[in-house]
Amino acid sequence: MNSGKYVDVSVFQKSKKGNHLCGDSYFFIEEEQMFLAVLADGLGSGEIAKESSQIVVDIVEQHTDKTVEEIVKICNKQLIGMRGAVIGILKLDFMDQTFTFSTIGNIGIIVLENGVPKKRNIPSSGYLGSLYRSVKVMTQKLTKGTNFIMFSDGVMDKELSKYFFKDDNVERITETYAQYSDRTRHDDTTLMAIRYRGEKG
Ligand SMILES: [Mn+2]
Repeated sequence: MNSGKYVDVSVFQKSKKGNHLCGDSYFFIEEEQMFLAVLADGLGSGEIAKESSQIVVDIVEQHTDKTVEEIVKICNKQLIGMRGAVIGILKLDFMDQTFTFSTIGNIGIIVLENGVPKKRNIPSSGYLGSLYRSVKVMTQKLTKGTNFIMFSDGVMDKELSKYFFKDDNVERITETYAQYSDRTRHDDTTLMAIRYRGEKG
């Protein structure tokens, strides 16, 4: 578990059965004024998938000061001509007390405000590196005690909307997920549990 000034993060990751390399890549960073997390899933599996998802993460790392919309646009542009990737990106703004997220393709985000799930977002279809598309971005008020569960499509529908996603301990969320989810992964699986806790007391 990574515990920053305001945000806790715990990540579960497992490769598809038979693959030693996971095609999903992720990155997160907490700074004085913001927190940024990204999860990318490369099309295909194994090494090729890892390559394109890692490129996405590398790009995001270089542009953490930009808005979610700007970052997605940059990624899309730079992935044209390469094998594509899908992306989920979340940014918390501690100053404005807002959070912004965007997903392109099969990356899910569940937001639970003090244990209560907010409406699921409708992701933009397609993938990065395809023809230019408009970017759907959601911005909402940030409240202390909000959990963000971001996951790749290796997480199955039946494993979602579980009570343990509202746990205030993100490490317990990923541990419980590891315990109760299917042992055999049919796709690369990454589940990021992120909690905006507010300043430590
Ligand atoms: Mn996948």
